[in-house]
Amino acid sequence: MKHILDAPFLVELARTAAHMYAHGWDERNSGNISVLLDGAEAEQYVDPDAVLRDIPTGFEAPALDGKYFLVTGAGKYFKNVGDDPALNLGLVRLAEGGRTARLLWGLTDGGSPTSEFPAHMMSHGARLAQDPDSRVVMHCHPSNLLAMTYVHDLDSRAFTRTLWRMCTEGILVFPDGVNVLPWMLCGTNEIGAATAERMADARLVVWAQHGIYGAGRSLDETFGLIETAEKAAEIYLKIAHLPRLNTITDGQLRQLEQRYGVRARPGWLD
Ligand code: 2HA
Ligand code: ZN
Repeated sequence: MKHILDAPFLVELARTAAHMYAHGWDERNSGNISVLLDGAEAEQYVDPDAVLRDIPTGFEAPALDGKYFLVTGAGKYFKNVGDDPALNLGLVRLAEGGRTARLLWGLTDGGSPTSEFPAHMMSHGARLAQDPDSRVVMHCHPSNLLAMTYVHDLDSRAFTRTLWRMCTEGILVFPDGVNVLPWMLCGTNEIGAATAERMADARLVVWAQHGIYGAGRSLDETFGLIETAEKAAEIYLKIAHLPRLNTITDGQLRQLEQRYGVRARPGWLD
């Protein structure tokens, strides 16, 4: 058995959590990450029969039954993940149709997977149905996106079109756009289901007055999605109160689509 602290997926998750903290996206215990692991790779580091604890999840996720996830723990601080991965992370395998998370490593203080475990697992299910290579779900509280939800129309198309206009790269990084969820109580199966529903046609879901969810094939891709949307929101907040003399037009967005071979969300360009 290889040593899990050397596992590339763990090293990368710890590094990513540190970057997210450094960006100010994950104050205190906020934010959470889950990574779907390749089963054969996970079994190089943990024995699926050596179950430390069974943790009830409170939801069902039959499509994810038997799958391994590395997840951040409930109440844990992103700034501390690298210093003590075994305390702050857990490696679980879903069982019994997703109703149980079998803890195989980590959460050494008796902790549980992130409080947003339902939103994470349901989002994995939704993204995998669209893209079998999807692996990562990431949640955090980037200040500019969060601030934008107080002053901008929450219609997903309108919100996306504003972000696309705030930097040329936006439409290239998230051509599928951003879906916006109105404020809902976090940590519940209800917000999990609503998030997953909005993950069916976008890899970014904004939680109004709370934060954002991103999903992607890798930690880098998912981090980059959130980073780019957050940059666009930052530009918006810098200019929203100023007279607008210039903009990126729909015609220019179409030029970007064509030149770089991306397809904007159908109907979201005029
Ligand atoms: O983990 O961010 O949404 C704390 C949160 C809950
Ligand atoms: Zn949150």
